[in-house]
Amino acid sequence: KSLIIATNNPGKAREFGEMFQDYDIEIKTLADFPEIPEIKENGITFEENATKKVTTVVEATGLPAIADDSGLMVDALHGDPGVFSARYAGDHNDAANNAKLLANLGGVPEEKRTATFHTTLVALKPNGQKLVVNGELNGRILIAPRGDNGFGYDPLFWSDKYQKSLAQLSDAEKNSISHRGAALRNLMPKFDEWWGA
Ligand code: ITT
Repeated sequence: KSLIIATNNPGKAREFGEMFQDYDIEIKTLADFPEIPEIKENGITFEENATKKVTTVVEATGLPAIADDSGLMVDALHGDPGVFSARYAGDHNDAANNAKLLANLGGVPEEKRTATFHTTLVALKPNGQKLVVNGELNGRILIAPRGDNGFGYDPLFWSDKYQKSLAQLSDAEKNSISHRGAALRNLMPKFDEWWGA
């Protein structure tokens, strides 16, 4: 039986693949369903957007799916870019988003650059059974990018635990502390019953 990760983001897809590798489940992503039209993420909460993504995909395919809506909340920017993280600088472009974040934090000292990554996962089956879980990671925004792994804001997000940016971690290391990893760990105790029932 297949499980669709309702994402167009290859970085997210890779992290989900790594986290489900010990499960006997065939993981697909939106790349396997080019006929599904682009999903407009115009909600004002992570849960609203994740629910919209997962509902569209389950209705189009008749298969169970999980959607991830995530974002970065920066304290000195009153929680921005938050739910608008993907399109902070206009069209979804990681380099432009990171440049805008650095510019908007210009002059803000290290100790005031605290930030939180958030993920909401919504799992939905064609019979309507739904799970909603969240995960978060606290850290700080660097003054210049470091590292080449990961995606999105990873080169700017400093982990105090590893004393590295998220882009300096392997996928497995990142998953062990990340907002997405935390959300999946919150999902797993409920997953078997949801998946099997
Ligand atoms: P899908 O909606 O297709 O899943 P997306 O990239 O548009 O992909 P979101 O709407 O959830 O995903 O936007 C989240 C944005 O927040 C994403 O594009 C990144 O810029 C950023 N982001 C989320 N998780 C991240 C992570 O683990 N590391 C770095 N940046 C992340």
